[in-house]
Amino acid sequence: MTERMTGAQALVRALEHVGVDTVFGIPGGAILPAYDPLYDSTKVRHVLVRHEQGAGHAAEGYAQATGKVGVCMATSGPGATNLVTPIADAYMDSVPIVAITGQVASAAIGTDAFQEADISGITMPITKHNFLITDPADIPRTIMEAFHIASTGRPGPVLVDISKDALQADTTFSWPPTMQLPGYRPVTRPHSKQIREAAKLIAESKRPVLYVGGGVHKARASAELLQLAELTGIPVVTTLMARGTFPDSHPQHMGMPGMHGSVSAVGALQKADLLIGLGVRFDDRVTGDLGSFAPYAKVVHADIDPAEISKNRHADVPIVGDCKEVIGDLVAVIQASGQKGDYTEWWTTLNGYKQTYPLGYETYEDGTLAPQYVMERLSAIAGPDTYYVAGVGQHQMWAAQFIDYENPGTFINSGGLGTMGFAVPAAMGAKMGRPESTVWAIDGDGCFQMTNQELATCALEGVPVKIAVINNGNLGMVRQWQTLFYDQRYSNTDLQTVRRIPDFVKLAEAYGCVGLRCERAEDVDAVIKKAMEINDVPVVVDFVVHQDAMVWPMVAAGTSNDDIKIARDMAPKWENEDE
Ligand SMILES: Cc1ncc(C[n+]2csc(CCOP(=O)(O)OP(=O)(O)O)c2C)c(N)n1
Ligand SMILES: [Mg+2]
Repeated sequence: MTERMTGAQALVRALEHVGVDTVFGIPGGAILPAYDPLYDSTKVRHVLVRHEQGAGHAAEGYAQATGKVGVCMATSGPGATNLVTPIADAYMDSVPIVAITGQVASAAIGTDAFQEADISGITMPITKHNFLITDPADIPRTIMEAFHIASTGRPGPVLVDISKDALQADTTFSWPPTMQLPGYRPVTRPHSKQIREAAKLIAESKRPVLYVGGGVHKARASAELLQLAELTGIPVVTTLMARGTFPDSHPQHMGMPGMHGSVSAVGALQKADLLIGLGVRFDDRVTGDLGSFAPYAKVVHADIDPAEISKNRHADVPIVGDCKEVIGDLVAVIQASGQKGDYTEWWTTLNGYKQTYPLGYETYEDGTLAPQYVMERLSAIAGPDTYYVAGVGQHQMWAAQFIDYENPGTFINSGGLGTMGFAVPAAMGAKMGRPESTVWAIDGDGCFQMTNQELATCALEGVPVKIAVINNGNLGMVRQWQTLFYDQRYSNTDLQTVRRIPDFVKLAEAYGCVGLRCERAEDVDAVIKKAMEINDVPVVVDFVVHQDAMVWPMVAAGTSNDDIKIARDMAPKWENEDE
């Protein structure tokens, strides 16, 4: 059945049909026609944010916590350009979001009209796909295509830019439309010959490692991963984007690899004779100097995106496919073969790394708080069913290291782009997607000052997130590099929050939230418990911590993983150095 309506009404109707329940955004001239029918929608809740960047990160947090497509909306020009950072963020971390922007009237496009920005041109390299609509008849089909593209294959951001006249004009609406995507057919079924090749390499290997990335959770393949790991007895490392995909408490878990990874995880990769890369992209933060990364290893690399395979490291066995299917098929082939590798010696080496080089940290005699201790207590008190959402910097690395993740998807952070300001709005989105769950944001004092205006949104919309500001008074991660590589010349990293500018407790109160402060180790448990008891309004805890706590271990940028340091000028001793 077809109905007459405006392009704007068709947009809202299409959003309802694809199952959208939440849209984060801010109106303005070009998108205004869409906000009128949105006002009447009983299915779509629009959340008025305070900055479009917040809308984009909220959509990402919502998407990551629910597995559904997150949606943000903005007007043309500055509204749209404020979405550029979250769109780039979603692109780097393969997060399915759809960004809907108003564009100036089609006749004015290209004239430098008021609030005109070529947002489809600007976002071309940072979207999985984008659309510019000038004909209202295209709206329903394009919305359906946008959601399909964002959520299938390798997920990612899709932008739909709609000219104001297309929103205002009359059109006919019918559902479902027919998608026209002849060139888009992501391969999900892996090739059986490649699976057999991979199984053969696994059976032959003496020192294999399952190198697990964000793609495994995106494929909802944690159960299959656990099965594969336990069937084969192979050690597992989980990247920053995969924390929780394999339980931290599992004896086969070696930790997080990379620049701030554990010695056991980094050592496992460096000494391996076979890497089974699943939904990973051999990111430079994991590999360190590529030329000396995992020098003895053959590589099996499975990913849904063929462009990732052999991009950074040659794959001996390339597998294009969905990780759920890849891992499932691997399990079946290995079970049928009845072959099992002998990794006894390998486990002796790896357990040696684990025992000799556990994660640790410094405590301070002057009574100042160690940030890592805050993470440990948060982990113990809030538990593994909580969603933890981090900002970017030292606190993010401590959150990755010192919180125990047992459930897939419970650590949400900005991995690829490293976007300061991610945590508060992403936590808001996660909490709206999972209202029954506890959501803790772990933010830096620097990051928090970039997007804390969304506290107003949280307070007014009834989104009781909890925010731990790890307040070291500094752009701590940058300060750490200045300490190590710039002769302790602290150029422009002191935020002077010791002067309480701003006072985070007062700031929280000004936004209608509860503000708490904690400066001593003995108060940490009580303040976390107090925050856990407040479930009607957002809570901000200002954890004032030591300014010079460092993130260890560390592989200095551009150096080899073999040169990992566990503290300043302290390297682990590797056995078999001459291997
Ligand atoms: C938008 C943005 N600007 C700059 C940076 C560079 N940067 C990375 S970490 C960091 C410091 C973050 O400071 P804070 O939020 O206080 O976290 P801390 O490292 O102190 O825990 C900076 C400036 C970035 N990642 N993102
Ligand atoms: Mg800081």
